[in-house]
Amino acid sequence: MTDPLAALSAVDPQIADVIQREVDRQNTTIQLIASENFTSPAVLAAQGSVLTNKYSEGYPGKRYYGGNVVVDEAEDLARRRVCELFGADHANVQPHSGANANMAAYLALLEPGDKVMGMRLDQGGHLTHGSPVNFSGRLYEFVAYGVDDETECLDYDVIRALAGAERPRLIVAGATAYPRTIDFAAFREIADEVGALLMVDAAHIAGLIAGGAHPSPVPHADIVTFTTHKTLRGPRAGTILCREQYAAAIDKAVFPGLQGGPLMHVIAAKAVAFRMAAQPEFRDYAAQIVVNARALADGLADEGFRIVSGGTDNHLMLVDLRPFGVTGKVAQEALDAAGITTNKNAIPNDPEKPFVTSGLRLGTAAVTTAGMTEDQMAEIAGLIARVLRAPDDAGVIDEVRDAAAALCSKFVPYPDLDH
Ligand code: DSN
Repeated sequence: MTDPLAALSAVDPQIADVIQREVDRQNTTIQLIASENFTSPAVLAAQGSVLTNKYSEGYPGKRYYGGNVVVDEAEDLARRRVCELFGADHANVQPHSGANANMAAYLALLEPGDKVMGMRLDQGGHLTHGSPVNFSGRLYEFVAYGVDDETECLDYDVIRALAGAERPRLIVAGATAYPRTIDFAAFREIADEVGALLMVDAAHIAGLIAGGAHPSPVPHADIVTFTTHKTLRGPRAGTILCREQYAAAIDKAVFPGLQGGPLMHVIAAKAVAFRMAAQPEFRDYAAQIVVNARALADGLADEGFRIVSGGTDNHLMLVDLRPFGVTGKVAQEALDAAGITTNKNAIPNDPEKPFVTSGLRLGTAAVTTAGMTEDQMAEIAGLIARVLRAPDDAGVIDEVRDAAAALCSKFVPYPDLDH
């Protein structure tokens, strides 16, 4: 069998070059985007396999095409492994993404126009939690909750009062930019009090849950959705877990309700990731992500940044940049130039527009995969502060880029892909 990269180079040197330069970028710069990770060579191998050739509309044992006897095994393994990993009754591993998973959950549980409660995007939620520019906000009547102005944490009494007044059919818990532990038992109580269903979007924290570093929503929620590529470190995709009573509705919503043929190569890669997340070393990994996030947040606070809510319990932190007099946009661009990849992010009650923002969201899942620990987090905090004290100083940016490359050279995520 030909080396796939060599085959690609022969056919399309331009795309081969793009891939090689992206390998180099990931190997030589610091990756702090909270929703990213370095997936394993095993996942990459499954995802780049001939399973991409197979059409498999339907579910194992009930397909609309022939020739599925082999790939059925991959989907069965993925479903079984993820149910064991999270202690769930039923899993659908076909969603192409987290947004698709959420859409399928709504399709299974709701009628258009139904009332739903979700976290506001600019306070830490997700587009699919009711943003007016998203299908969710257009098809359903979303009522938004946010964080407390003082503590910048969820206030379950306020959420309870809102749920009591609004009586939603569904409450969505979960976030993309919330640094604190989410109390899923409290959400369950609130849902029960108002007769609502509870869905948890666990995309960011799925790996922490699998590794025992965040409480699990599975015992409390009717439906749990997540992506498989963030802290869980698998391929870019989504998955849905649910109680047995919703299994048929969820499966029908994913296919034929929303998607056509599943991506069998990606499903196989999910199976690999679920197996890897069930190993004892994944628990150490998840714990280290949280330790590293605390170390990075402490280091940044020591440098004079304000950390939203005063710290972090999970893999991410929101950094208020106003003490440094820079916006999120300026910070992201200056750090990019200095070899530190981040994303600008609104902080609660941000006075700036979403394309500018006053904050950065930083996460430690990728750097932890690369093998970094607390000492490197302290070093990274110092590098970030140096850049953001002088974001227009080309000399400082050059020096920090060299320092970032030197640090990364000791923690290369893909040494074998470096040609
Ligand atoms: N885009 C993802 C994130 O960065 O959190 C959410 O879908």
